Amino acid sequence: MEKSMMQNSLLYPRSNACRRKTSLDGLWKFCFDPEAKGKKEKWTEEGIASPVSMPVPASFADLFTTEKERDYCGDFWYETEFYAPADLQNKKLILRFGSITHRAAVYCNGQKTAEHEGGFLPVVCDITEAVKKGEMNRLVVWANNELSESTLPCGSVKTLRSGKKLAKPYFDFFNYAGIHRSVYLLELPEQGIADYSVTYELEGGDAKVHYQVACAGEGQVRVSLYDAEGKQVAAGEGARGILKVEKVHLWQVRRAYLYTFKMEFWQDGKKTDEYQEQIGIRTVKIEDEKILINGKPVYLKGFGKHEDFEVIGRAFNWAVAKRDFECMKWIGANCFRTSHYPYAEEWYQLADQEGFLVIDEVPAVGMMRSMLNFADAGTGKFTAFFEAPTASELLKNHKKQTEEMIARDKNHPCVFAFSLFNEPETTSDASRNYFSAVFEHARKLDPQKRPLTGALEKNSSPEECKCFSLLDFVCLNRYYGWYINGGPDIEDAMEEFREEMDAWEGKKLKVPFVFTEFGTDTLVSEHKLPGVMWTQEYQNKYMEMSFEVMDEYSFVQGELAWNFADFQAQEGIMRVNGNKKGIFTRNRQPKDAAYAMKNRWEKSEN
Ligand code: CKX
Repeated sequence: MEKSMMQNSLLYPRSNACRRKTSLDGLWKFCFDPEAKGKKEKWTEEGIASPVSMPVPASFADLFTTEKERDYCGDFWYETEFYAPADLQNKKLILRFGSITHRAAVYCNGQKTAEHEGGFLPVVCDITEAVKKGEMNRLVVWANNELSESTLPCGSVKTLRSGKKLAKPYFDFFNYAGIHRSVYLLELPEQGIADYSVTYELEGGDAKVHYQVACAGEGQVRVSLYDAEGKQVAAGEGARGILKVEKVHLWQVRRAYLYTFKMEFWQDGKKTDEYQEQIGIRTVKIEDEKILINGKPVYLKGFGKHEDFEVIGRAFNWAVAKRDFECMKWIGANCFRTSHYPYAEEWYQLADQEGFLVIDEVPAVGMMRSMLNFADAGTGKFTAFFEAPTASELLKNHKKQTEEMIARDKNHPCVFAFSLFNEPETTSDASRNYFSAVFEHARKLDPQKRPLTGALEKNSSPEECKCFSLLDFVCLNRYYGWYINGGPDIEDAMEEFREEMDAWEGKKLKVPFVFTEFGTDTLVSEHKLPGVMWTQEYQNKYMEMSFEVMDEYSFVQGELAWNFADFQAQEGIMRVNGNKKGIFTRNRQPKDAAYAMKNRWEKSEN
């Protein structure tokens, strides 16, 4: 299947004079396929068997009332129909799924039009040749949610005695699956704008916007830039160039300013394509122990999050996202990490508008052979991973998903860093070789050359970790006072925390450190004075202790608590209907600790 340039394009779907998008969201047909017989039985052409209705976008897990469906692992199918215009007028017809978790193949009238591995980035298919024009068309999607040690995220599949398959994630969040983001039918010009990138240079009060537009076909490119009032401030010609912006309004943390960058594609004196997007002019730099945005140090305050909500699971929902931003503004946050996968594009659009900084994370989680990362993390147990024969396939997937993430998100001003892993095994030579290859690859991809990082768990200690020198700033996930010396032992936890920080200080790395996780499971129902583990009082006590230690080290430049909200996880003796480390509950109401954090974060500047 040869991929067209337009099919490679990950530009966000937009309608304008030259492009049209039609939403295919709604109620689709759906079925499970535990025997994986759909392909053999030609469901791809003839339609899926015994379907039930299924909302798109949504995870399927929490819509049903039996375990069979919630915990389903294997193949599953979607089907819908759509009308293709009778006259395409030199247009290409593209189908674009924001994501299908974890892998999919898309069939239009029985013809395979795309295959995609990875559940958190767009699936784009050129269906121009496969559609029947002026008629209804059958669209069938095969999907699968199994995990292995060569997939991102990592895990395995267990088969019960009954033959029932269960996903066994090596990570601590529910293995939600389905069509999680919106689906669009796009009518795009055959030749036109496929991609663009912008980089920035500040000169006194002015700025230079270096742009590059990638086009399918021959034509002339014209670009222009508009301020927030809609006034044109610069214009240029050619597929690459520099736009000078006088008296620039910078995109600043929690004081966003967005310009509109407009591109046009002309052929034979006729405009055949246009595309516009909001951009924010800002620079990002790591200097010594500081994170500089527009040359000024910023201290990160916020959370690791999840895409997770009642009923819809991991699907994107504008109202939930809006509420999350309101909660984050209320508490005085300025940053979040898209733990542990790239989120729906709309999250980044909101962050651009609200001036939030984002650490954008690839779904490289569970890279440790362990029952669950958290069970073995910090125990010092050797959890070898990259020595396995699966590592070469894993690396291929890791590089590919890093490419797709950076291609999709590179122009968002909110994205100031890319995280290339969460809590892998990092103490072996094999892990060093593996991650050297990932980082080397990623460094070539970002036009803005943003900092690259990754989140290290406790086994990745200053003494044992072989990978921290790959990171432009070091992210630590630490649970002193929870997984390590929790409850009455917290005073020892505090001392051990200091000992580790002293050891990092001793290394004189001259890079910033950010805590990307710290927290305690806290049941909103539990109160006790003095606090004991799982109570709201203990969450407060733990936070106080953690902040006291973090404040003692000047190279600590950020604190992203785990987690913004309670979230669904796999069942287990350490989880009470999910992970309860939220500072907010799963339905986005503050726990007591939220007020203390608000107090702390509102006192410090952005
Ligand atoms: N970090 C010791 C990864 C997150 C988990 C978090 C937890 C772990 C802790 C590792 O995905 O949810 O256990 O709460």
